[in-house]
Amino acid sequence: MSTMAVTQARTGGMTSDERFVILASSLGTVFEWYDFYLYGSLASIIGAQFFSAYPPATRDIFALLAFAAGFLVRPFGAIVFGRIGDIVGRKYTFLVTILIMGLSTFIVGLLPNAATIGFAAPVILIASQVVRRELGFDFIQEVDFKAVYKNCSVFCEMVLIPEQARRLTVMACQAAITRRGVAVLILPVDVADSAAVDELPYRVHTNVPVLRPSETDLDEMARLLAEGSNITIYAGAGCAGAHDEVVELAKRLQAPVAHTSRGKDALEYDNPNNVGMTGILGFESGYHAVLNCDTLLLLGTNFAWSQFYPSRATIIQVDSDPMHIGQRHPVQLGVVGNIKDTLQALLPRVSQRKDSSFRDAYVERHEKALKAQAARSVPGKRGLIYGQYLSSVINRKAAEDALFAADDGTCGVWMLRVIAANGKRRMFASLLHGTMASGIGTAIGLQTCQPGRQVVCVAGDGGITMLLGDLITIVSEKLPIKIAVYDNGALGFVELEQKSEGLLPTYTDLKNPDFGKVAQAMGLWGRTVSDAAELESAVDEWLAVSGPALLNVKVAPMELVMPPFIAPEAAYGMAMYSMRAVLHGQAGDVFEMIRENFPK
Ligand SMILES: Cc1ncc(C[n+]2csc(CCOP(=O)(O)OP(=O)(O)O)c2C)c(N)n1
Ligand SMILES: [Mg+2]
Repeated sequence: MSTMAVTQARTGGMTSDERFVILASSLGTVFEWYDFYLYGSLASIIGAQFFSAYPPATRDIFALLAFAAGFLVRPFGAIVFGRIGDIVGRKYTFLVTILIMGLSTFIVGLLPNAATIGFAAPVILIASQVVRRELGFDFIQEVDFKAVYKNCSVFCEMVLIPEQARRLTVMACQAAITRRGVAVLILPVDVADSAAVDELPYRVHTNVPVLRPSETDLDEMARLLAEGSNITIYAGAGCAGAHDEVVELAKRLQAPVAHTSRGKDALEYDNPNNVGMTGILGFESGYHAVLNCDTLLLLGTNFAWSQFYPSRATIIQVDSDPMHIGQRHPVQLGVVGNIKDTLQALLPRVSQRKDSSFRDAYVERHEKALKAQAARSVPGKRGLIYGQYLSSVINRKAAEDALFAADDGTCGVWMLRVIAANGKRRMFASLLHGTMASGIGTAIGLQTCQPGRQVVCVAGDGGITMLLGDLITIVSEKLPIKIAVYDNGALGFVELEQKSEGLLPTYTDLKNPDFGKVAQAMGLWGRTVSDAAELESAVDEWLAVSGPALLNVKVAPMELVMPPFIAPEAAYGMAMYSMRAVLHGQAGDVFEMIRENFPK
């Protein structure tokens, strides 16, 4: 029967069933191609999200390759779902496949993109060494790289023979990823030129462990915390990724949370117990909250200056590095653990406290300190621009997820104090070593690694002068970095240090060119501003430039970085400086300093 029917259909044209099948297949193909067109047109957006480390063309190709991978799977999908269709009915199967596609699209939206995991980007530095037979004979360009890099890297080894290449490269990658730093591979030219050798299949292992103290240690932590009346948490960079746990613990303990400069990104935002930084760059709220508590919980901080630790409090320290425990100040209990893992295990042992008076007092002090700072972040008289005011304008106008890189100096202090963290922004400076002029180099790295993101470099005039040639790199590499130069005509921070020691500023004066014009001559957008009335619009214009842009701002040269407390020695030093300045005929400077810092 069926053979006859088919034969009849052949002679009399298509049956309605066949027409229906062809129409349905065509619609299916259109649907498939629509998918293709949709993905094709979104390739540049998807590429920018997931492959942002590469140039735009490569990103697009990777995005399309990811789509192409789907075509390998499709025939299998057709076989599997075709069969399921035969069994349970095609209509249901169609609905199920559509549902799976929708869910998959939703899940793609949940994947972390390059921007969210990119900050953990490890670095391998390959240092090219002279040929092996010349090593040890002061050959031209021979450098003892191990001596140079050993102290500022997480791994530093030389590939002595080609047989070590794979194994050492694997170890370098493993160190860079797990220890989160720069790994250095020293590569003699003749080893680099050698043919690759078969090696065992060494590969990189980077599994992240759960790292937390023992049950006994956790109980002891809970016991000491329960004994405390006025508890303060002092949190550092080790709290990255543990925001919610720290905030929750602080809430339960009714503890103010002070943070280090490196802990700012992780804990300043969405934290009702935040009382700011302590230390010489900090706020008086953070400073006093740490000093006046009776129990101090150090979380992932290795803050270097022991005078900022309380002398009579019970101190509990948690750090993932055992060598950080008790390194800066004696502690009662030191435990090894990641902050997130440790707090997750500790929280069930900590009950909610009722009395919030200690916490409230410091949170209030912090609010006051912020208000006082806002009052200093305004235009000065006669159009004077304070560094704090410039920073507050940048803070308001920079992107929600901007990356900031600051030089060491007063400009770096303003970034840490005035630019607000929000969980999306990141702030970088040479905070472990305190090296001058790191801003531009860091900004180049950031912009290369995160091409789609706004990168703002907060530079000192001394800092930018040191590495002025890097502006040419920025132009050649077409990196749209926005540089703000805080032009105070001086190595300002050192000048402050000299004054607080009672000295007249020595070798700190800078005879600057007009950096706005220098930038233009080098091929960047450039402008110099010296009047506060022009600053807002100049910052708008500067941030709106699509390529690299440098805004040179003449800032108040005598603006002081007020510490959270005035030590008697510093007050005495300032008095001595003022007296010496007057005796040396520089009374005008003293008058200017008073006028800039105590305007009312
Ligand atoms: C390589 C290096 N040299 C010297 C110092 C000491 N130092 C710290 S801040 C600073 C002055 C920075 O001047 P500038 O870039 O103009 O910033 P300002 O403080 O004026 O805002 C100096 C010399 C240092 N930290 N690193
Ligand atoms: Mg300066």
